[in-house]
Amino acid sequence: MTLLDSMPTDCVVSAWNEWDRLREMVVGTAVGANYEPTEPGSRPQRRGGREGNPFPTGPKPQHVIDQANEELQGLVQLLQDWDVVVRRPSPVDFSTQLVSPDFSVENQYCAVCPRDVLITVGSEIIEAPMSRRARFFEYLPYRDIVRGYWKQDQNVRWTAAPKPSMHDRMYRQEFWEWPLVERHKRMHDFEFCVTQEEVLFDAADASRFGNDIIIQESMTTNRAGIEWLRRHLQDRGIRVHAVHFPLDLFPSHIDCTFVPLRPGLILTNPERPILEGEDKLFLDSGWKLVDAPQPSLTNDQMPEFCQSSKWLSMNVLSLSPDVVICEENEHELHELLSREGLEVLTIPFRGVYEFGGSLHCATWDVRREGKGEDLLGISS
Ligand code: ABU
Repeated sequence: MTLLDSMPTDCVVSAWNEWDRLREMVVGTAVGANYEPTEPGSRPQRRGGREGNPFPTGPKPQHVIDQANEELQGLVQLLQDWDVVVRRPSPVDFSTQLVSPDFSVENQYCAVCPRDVLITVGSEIIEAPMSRRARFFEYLPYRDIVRGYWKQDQNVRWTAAPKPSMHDRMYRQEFWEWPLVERHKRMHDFEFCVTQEEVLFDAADASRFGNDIIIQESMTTNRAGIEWLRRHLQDRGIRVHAVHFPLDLFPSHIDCTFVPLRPGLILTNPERPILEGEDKLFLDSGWKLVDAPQPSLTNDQMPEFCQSSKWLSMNVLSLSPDVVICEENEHELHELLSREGLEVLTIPFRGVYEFGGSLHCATWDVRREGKGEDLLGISS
């Protein structure tokens, strides 16, 4: 018997991949959301030709919050119709300033995207260190829920990864000034706005494939963060693999780039191919990589204050290996996924884009059926 065989599969917290039949999930909320502030790890920009104008600060307008909440509630309803237990974050006032010994920031952000903060690996909940000052305390809206699982079942493991200082020294400010030609020259260095000194990662840079986890180096995840996760999980036979997408010059979160849908099938971003050689991990074990079609919106057509790309189109949520939820306007994607044999459910979600995420970002899966398996042709 291996260590993995001895891990509980009937635990209240249990999720090994991105696609097994979903049983319990947290869906984010836009209540209390603020505009993300300018800080060393983030330079928010307006879109649609208004890039040079100042980015707003403080609370988001109520009608924008209401629109997103209506769509998030639509997702909750759909999940409940499919017998998924849904929980929601506690309300938090994100307008408060943060002051620590090492940094200050004028306001915080929001609880729309639990995926960025939390990841379930088997029966363990890991709180990510995060990489941006405004998101330092973003675990707080989920703490009542996490504590509840921990109390309910003694098999639940709960880990908070080390919090970084977020001192100026942790950031590479000149990153924001590099002209495009410089970025292209450096694209194989995988050095972004954060340095390699402290442990940091956002949970949404990781994607689970049973006993293997892939995680991209990005503006929100550095090599120390990947190494921390690797050492943390290795004793349980869970392998962590760094992956890279050199043509993504501003990478942040893997779930608009490389999206596994079921064993053997990954939706890929045609503008962000995986680094040459890294595709072997998947191709040699028989996985098919299928490019997503162009999204229904261009980058300029995305909401003016959204900091994510048009590829939120790919940010789909799997209910099971056969059923996937997509944004309702992404018709070409629906057709592609149907051709691949998936049942496609659709809901409106463009109002949530304003907050930097779509269906995968705005959720955190706590329990899916299934257990840890070796799916990439590697075994410990
Ligand atoms: N939060 C996901 C954003 C990823 C992207 O813009 O491509």
